[in-house]
Amino acid sequence: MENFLNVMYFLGDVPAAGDLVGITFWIGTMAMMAASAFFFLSLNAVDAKWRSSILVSGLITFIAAVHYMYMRDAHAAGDNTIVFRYVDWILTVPLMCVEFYLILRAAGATKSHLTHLVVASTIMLVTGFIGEAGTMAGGAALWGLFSGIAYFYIVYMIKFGELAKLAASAGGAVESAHKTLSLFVIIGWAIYPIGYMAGTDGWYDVIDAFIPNMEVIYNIGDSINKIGFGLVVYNLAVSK
Ligand SMILES: *C/C=C(C)/C=C/C=C(C)/C=C/C1=C(C)CCCC1(C)C
Repeated sequence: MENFLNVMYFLGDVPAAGDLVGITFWIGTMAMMAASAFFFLSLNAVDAKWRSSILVSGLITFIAAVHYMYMRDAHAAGDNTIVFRYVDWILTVPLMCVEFYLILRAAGATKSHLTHLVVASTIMLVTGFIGEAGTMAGGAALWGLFSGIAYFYIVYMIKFGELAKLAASAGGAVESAHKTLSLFVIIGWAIYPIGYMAGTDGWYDVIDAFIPNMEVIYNIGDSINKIGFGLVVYNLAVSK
């Protein structure tokens, strides 16, 4: 037991039993590390045309693993995690946009599609950060609304816009992977505004009574979305 705890100490402070936020940071770190190892080690097992997609899956979870270590330690020290959180997102969310581009490239997706997705996701995250940081006039609800508009634009592009048509024209495994990734964006990403409403003040404060904590919601969302996204891409890469 003593040795086990020493190893654990090497990896970071063990969270206290009742510290749900600390425990989810802890588990999140491990899950992101394990997923990264899985994706990187799979690189040579897939067809060459899917290698960049798998590499990007691994980069997403690896970048998250590093930020989770910082967030876990910041939380343990009683510090704010918001900057680490948003630096993580501003790197990983555009990479998730790259995944859409990569799987649809052969079907005709262009750099312009990618640029639209990346710009929209950057607007979504910068406005969300401003709302959470509370440094500018307007209040969290207004900045959250701006962020939500950018989010809906992303949903529109992949689900109803040109990317959806390209996916339909590709058919087969590419179309079904695109469908599943779109579901992650529509359902999985919708977890984040819930966390935002739990963690900021606004007309939606009634939600605070039902939702445990913003960080816990974000941590659950990250594991589902980052690892899930990568597994969908992996599944496509090993299909047939
Ligand atoms: C791996 C990290 C991911 C997939 C993060 C996604 C984050 C969002 C979809 C955040 C969206 C937000 C809104 C739609 C409104 C409120 C502010 C945000 C930034 C939490």
